[in-house]
Amino acid sequence: MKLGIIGLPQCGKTTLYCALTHDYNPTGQIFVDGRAQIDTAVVSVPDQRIDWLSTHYHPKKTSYAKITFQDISGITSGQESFPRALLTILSQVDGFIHVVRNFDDPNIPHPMQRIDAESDINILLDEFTLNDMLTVERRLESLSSEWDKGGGRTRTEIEYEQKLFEQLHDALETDYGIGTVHLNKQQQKLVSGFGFLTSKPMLIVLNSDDKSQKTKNIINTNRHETPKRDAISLMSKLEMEIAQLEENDASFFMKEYGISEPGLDKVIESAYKMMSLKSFFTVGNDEVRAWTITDDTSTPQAAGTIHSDMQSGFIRAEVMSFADLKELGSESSVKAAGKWRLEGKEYIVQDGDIVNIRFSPPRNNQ
Ligand SMILES: Nc1nc2c(ncn2[C@@H]2O[C@H](COP(=O)(O)OP(=O)(O)OP(=O)(O)O)[C@@H](O)[C@H]2O)c(=O)[nH]1
Ligand SMILES: [Mg+2]
Repeated sequence: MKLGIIGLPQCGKTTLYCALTHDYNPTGQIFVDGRAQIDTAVVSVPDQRIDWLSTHYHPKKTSYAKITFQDISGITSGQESFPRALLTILSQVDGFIHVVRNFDDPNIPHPMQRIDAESDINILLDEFTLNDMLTVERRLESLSSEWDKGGGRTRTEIEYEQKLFEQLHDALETDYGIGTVHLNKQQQKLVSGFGFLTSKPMLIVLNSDDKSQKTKNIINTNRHETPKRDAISLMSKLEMEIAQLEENDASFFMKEYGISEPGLDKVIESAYKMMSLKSFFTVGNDEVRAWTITDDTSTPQAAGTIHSDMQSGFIRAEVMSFADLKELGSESSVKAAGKWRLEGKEYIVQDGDIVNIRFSPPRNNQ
């Protein structure tokens, strides 16, 4: 999963990125040719269940689920549209972490010379809407010329797509954008290549400091009350400083500032919830590993996240839940209690399932 850290200039994106990744690599400029500067890091998703499984199975390797964070600079307001390269980067992430400035510091310029988190959120949402609108309009134009020219696809097919894009256009005229439009499988296929910005989940991070205003009212505004948007408040600068400390010192400072869990845990937890993500596990002597899936993933689809051969040759899945294993202490006790199951293709994998895929390997053609 790839999350792009975005926000207006100087709002604290790189500071948050450093806090989350324990990395330090400042970005900020846009290259002369208009390409946005991005920095990428892969982070393990902390999960105490994996820690427990690793102690239980003593595998050669323990692998946590991974999240890729990208520090994406170069978003400003008032342009006609985002440069193409920036738009491509934005359209390829699975979700956004939208950093919003909520700290006052006369030494750090704000592009609008004021501190107003809610307006900043709306500026960026408007930019996203504008860019999606341009993409939709361009598509409608090319569909209409396809219609005029004839040949290729049938008129019914073109008309179906036109109706869909008109519906997206209408949605962009509301506060929520494309994210709330319900699409069937065929429609999802037609829009999947466009990577619409307003359709992606967005976690708003109010970058605050200990003097910042209370943030509840900002978080609760209507425009963000869609299933795919959520907001949290973090002190990124402090979190970045803490991330650079030894463990003992870090927990001392966290207590001192009343921070109950590291920023990374808070961001990941909120992102998983917002995106309805779940983890399932594979276990054995070689490796204990966590895998990330979405809410309604079936057993063959889950198998496919491990390897495509496991999906195509899927037979059944052996499943037990982490909670049962932890409670009963061993696989054999889980079996004895009748809580170890064989599941078919219809089963929807649950968060915390420990899964072993039975599959027939593909035949070698040679
Ligand atoms: N006082 C204060 N300063 C902060 C806070 N968070 C970030 N800063 C400072 O704000 C400045 C900008 O932070 P960056 O993280 O570089 O912001 P950015 O969004 O990456 O900036 P660009 O990439 O240039 O758009 C830096 O000097 C940070 O140290 C905060 O909570 N309080
Ligand atoms: Mg930066």
